[in-house]
Formats: sequence, C-alpha cells, structure tokens
Amino acid sequence: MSALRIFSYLPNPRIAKATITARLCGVTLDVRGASVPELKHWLWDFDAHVMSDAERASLEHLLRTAKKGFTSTLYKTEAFLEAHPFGTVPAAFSPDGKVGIFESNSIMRAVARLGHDDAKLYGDDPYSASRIDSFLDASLLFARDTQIYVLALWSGSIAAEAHRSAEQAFATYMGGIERALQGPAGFLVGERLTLADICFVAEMTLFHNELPHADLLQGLALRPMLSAASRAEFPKAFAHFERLRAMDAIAPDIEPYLQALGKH
Ligand SMILES: N[C@@H](CCC(=O)N[C@@H](CS)C(=O)NCC(=O)O)C(=O)O
Repeated sequence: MSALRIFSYLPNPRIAKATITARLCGVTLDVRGASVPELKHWLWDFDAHVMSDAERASLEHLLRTAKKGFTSTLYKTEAFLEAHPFGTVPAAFSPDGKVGIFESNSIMRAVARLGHDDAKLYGDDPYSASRIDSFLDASLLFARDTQIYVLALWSGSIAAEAHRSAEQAFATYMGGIERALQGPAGFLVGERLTLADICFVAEMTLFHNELPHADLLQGLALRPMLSAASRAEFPKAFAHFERLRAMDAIAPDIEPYLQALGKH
C-alpha cells in the first residue's frame, strides 16, 4: 500500500522532490495526474480521476477559476479545498484522504518522515534538520518569483519588470548556493545528499523552462539567466546541479524532463 497519494500535473519537477526522496528512503507513492491541458477534465479530489462527459455536466457547480499555471476553469471538490485550502497541485493526501499536505517542499518532507532513516536525508539532529529547512525556505522564495517568469515565458509575452524580478531572485538564490558550496563538504548541508540538494536540483530543473524561449528573450533584448555569464559567476552552483542531475537516484526523475526541454 502506498504511504502517500499525490495528485499533480505531470511531468512536474516539483513532484520529483517527493519521488527522488521516496526512492532513497523506501517509500511507496501513489502518483496520479496528467498534463496541464488534460487536468481541466479531471476531478480535483482525493479520488482524482478523469471525468466522463456526463460526470462533467453534472458537476458544473464545482467549476472554479484557476489562479496560477492554468488558463481554464477547474473542477475542485469542497473536500479537495478543505484538504488543500490554497487549491494548488501538487496535492498530497494521507492514505485515508483525511490529511492534505500542500507545497512540494512539505510533501517531500512528509516522504522523508515516512521513510526509513538510513539515508538521513532530513539531517541527523535538530540543527542540521533546521539548516535543511533554511535552504527549503530560500528555495521557495526563488520558486515563487521565478514561477511568474516561467509562466510568462510559456504564455509568449514577458514584461521587463517580471524579467527584472526573476533576475534578482536568480542572483540571490544562486549567490547563496554558491557560497554554501565553498567549503570541502560537497553538498549543501554537510557531506551527503539531503532534502536541500533534492529541492535545489528540482527547482533548477523547473527553471530550465527558460531554455526553449531564447528567441523570445532575444527579440525583447532581455538576457537569459541560464547563460555562460551565469555559469562563470556561479561555477560551484552549476557544477553541483550537473553532479546532482547525473546521480542514479535523481536522473530517472530529472533527465527526461530536461531532455524534453532541450528538444523544444
Ligand atoms: N509553491 C507551490 C506551487 C504550487 C502551485 O503554484 N501550483 C499551481 C500550478 S503551477 C496550481 O496548482 N494552480 C491551480 C490554480 O491556480 O487553481 C509548490 O511548490 O507546491
């Protein structure tokens, strides 16, 4: 039996935070979902599923306007919104559906708590666990500001202001990651892989959605952030990303997504 059910659009690097962690600490997940355009035909619920035409017609009263990442209306049940008050995916549930866990970092932490402790992915004392939390919080700030940028790129129009604030968020985040990697430890928190690294590789992967939009940026005379100049400014951060994405426990969730972006 799975220890956690997760509903999301797929593929989603934020889900990879949970699936990588699950692989490393022996947790079985029940992941369900479909591509972004398909999710408008799904019932957003603990029992998330594709609806038949008849079911859709009978549930029109559940339709709600999406706020982020979806241009359509979505069918969200009251029970879904009770479990997930912000109405977002990825949306995780305890196996009985009674507890909703939202925010991909928290879903990843839940997987680490449910799994065996051998991997020590969430640190080995209150101090290291809290330092890992510090990286997760910093990653969420980066993710929030750059999500606006990535969604704008996919919409085909990007305001200079959105580009500027993503640039600031990128510089702040990568500056911190670069500094954290100055010592000999090799990982963000200590000498082994932790949730801090898994979150970093997943958020950076999502940020690679910049790559297919090089022409749009060039046309607007806006600088891409995944550039040779950034690599020169943040060499350790980029090298860490390359090292992480190649790891056996990480590559299966990350590489196909990056390869697909490269093909655009
Ligand atoms: N910081 C959140 C981001 C979640 C999020 O913004 N999800 C968007 C899709 S990218 C969503 O579910 N939107 C649904 C809506 O706006 O109704 C996480 O890491 O889980």
